[in-house]
Amino acid sequence: MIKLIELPYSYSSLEEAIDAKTVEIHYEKHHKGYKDNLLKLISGTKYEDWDVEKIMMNSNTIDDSIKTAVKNNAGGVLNHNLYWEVLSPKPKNKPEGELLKLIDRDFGSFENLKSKLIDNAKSRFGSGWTFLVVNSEDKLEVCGTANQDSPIYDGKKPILGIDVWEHSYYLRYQNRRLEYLENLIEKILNWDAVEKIYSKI
Ligand code: MN3
Repeated sequence: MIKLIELPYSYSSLEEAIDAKTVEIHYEKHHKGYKDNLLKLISGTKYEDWDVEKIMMNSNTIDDSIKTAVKNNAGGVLNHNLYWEVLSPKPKNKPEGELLKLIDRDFGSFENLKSKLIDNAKSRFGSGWTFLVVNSEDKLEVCGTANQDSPIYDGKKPILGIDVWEHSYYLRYQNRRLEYLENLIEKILNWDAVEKIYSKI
């Protein structure tokens, strides 16, 4: 069963950082498009009953004729589910507890982590993503991927994802990617959600 996250907020409620039209098109056209494509690709195949996590964890076993397309679209579904999950009109602006301790350990400070996220996202050439992940050594790491690639394919567990495709910001920000990133991180990124995702991995 391939599922899109149900948005726990309205399209207009992220206006402080992202306009309503962008959220609507991004969710209903782009994100849903990945789901529809994935369903088309796997329908009638032995992967039909797999959920998106299973598809991604076992992507190397998928038939070569559809492997790349399945990976691209499964990544599109999962990356966007994570993106919507960590945004909120009423965000908790700073992590605390266990997650904050790890951030201090692995980045020096929360401010350093935010700079790293912005630097990674700002320097992505073309379309892609910036993630905060837990790597195979159980350390936090900032990493980026191109297109709809997922850190899962490199054995990393993403706990925060920022969409850096132009479709996520172009209507309001045009070429001003940095302004989109700063507004997203300062105004609608919800560390409560990131803590919850971290606690479940
Ligand atoms: Mn997108």
